[in-house]
Amino acid sequence: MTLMASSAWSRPTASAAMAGVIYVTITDSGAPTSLVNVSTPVAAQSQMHQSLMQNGMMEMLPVKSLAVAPGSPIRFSPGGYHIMLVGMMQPLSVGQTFPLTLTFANGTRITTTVTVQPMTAGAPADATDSTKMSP
Ligand SMILES: [Cu+2]
Repeated sequence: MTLMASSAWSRPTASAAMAGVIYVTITDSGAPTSLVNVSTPVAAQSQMHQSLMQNGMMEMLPVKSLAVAPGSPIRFSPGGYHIMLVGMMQPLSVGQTFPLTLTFANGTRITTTVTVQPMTAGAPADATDSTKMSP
């Protein structure tokens, strides 16, 4: 398989009403393609977002697709691209794992395992936006 997902992680949510977030790294050792869909059974909707500073405010913009090619991985990370989970089936707790399915424009579909990490994971990027994931 030429497309690989690694280091998929998430954060705990206090309640099912809170949006979840997933970060993952995707590498490509074959032909260039793009990530066009993300899904997980733990949420009704999974959306790709980009955090951007606009007029001094951190905003999130929807992303339709993300290009990936050899040497140009996709890196979802706090303060940048993230996968946002809306309509959680249940709150996420530290240590829990769940599947994430990634679909690419070339038809490839891969599933990886996401691990819920403590809120302190990913610091110091925490200082930018990741604590504002709740709607
Ligand atoms: Cu978001």
